[in-house]
Amino acid sequence: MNEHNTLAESLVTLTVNGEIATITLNRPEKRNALSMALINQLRETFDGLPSTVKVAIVNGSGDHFSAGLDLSEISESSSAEGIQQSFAWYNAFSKIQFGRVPVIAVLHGAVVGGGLELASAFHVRVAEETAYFGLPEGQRGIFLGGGGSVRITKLIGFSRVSEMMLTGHVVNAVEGHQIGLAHYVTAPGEGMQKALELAMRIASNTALSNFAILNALPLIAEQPMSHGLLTESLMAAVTQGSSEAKERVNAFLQKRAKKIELT
Ligand code: 1HE
Repeated sequence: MNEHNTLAESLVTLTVNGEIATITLNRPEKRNALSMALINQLRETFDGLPSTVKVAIVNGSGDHFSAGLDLSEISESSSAEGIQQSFAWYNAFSKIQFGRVPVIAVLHGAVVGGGLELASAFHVRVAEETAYFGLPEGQRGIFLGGGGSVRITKLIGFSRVSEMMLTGHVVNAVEGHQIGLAHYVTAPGEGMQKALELAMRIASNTALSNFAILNALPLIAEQPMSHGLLTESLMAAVTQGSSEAKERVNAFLQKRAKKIELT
């Protein structure tokens, strides 16, 4: 099945091809700046994914993944409205990060401010060589407000986030890969091909394993060690007990399954 849906105003488009959905930020004339309407459409798109979809790929149309927060929406807003706006972003991004469907980002051009905050909520990041990462909040007189203080800091550490925000240091794709902002770097235009290859691998995992990776692993990382080990043991027992896991383990033991190989 190849299904293409365009939501009202087309700020986000969805294409479903079998088990893989491609979700595109579609506001190229504003460099995919994240307005509240775009954030809402993104949340609705994830909420409405058909149950047959097993993996999503998110990319941006035009020359940039995203220029971050739509600055025109905060120029007149009060502090109270600012807090509400942040919480709306947290709500949308948490649903994506702790959702049913693993998400791969294909990044190119600017991945800055709120665009990097969004990218950090996804599970796998593929950066084309044109991608660059920045946190210009310091220069704009504002602060991270889309969860980046938590998520980006977990990816690259507090020291690097502070330095990027203080100095305006823009990190290129290769450096971004080295420090942990991206898992893969590709030539320009080849990010989607890499993402599709990764998506097919992710889709072939059991749903229960992918659930545990998305929902148990990040919680375990925040628990004290004794709690984390208990949570892990429970999750391990639940996954091992499934008939699908038993079939896969037996397939390996009976030499019917592929061996691990370096790819
Ligand atoms: C925007 C935005 C935006 C572009 N909000 N309208 N983010 C930033 O500080 C990044 C600001 N943007 C840029 O530095 C540049 O736009 C880019 C390097 C990303 C791209 O440059 P370029 O030359 O391709 O495009 P442009 O000519 O700068 O922009 C094209 C249009 O998009 C223009 O509007 P137009 O009506 O004059 O055509 C721009 O005004 C508009 N545009 N970026 C609003 N961000 C939850 S807290 C998160 C806090 C942050 O994200 S702070 C970082 C904000």
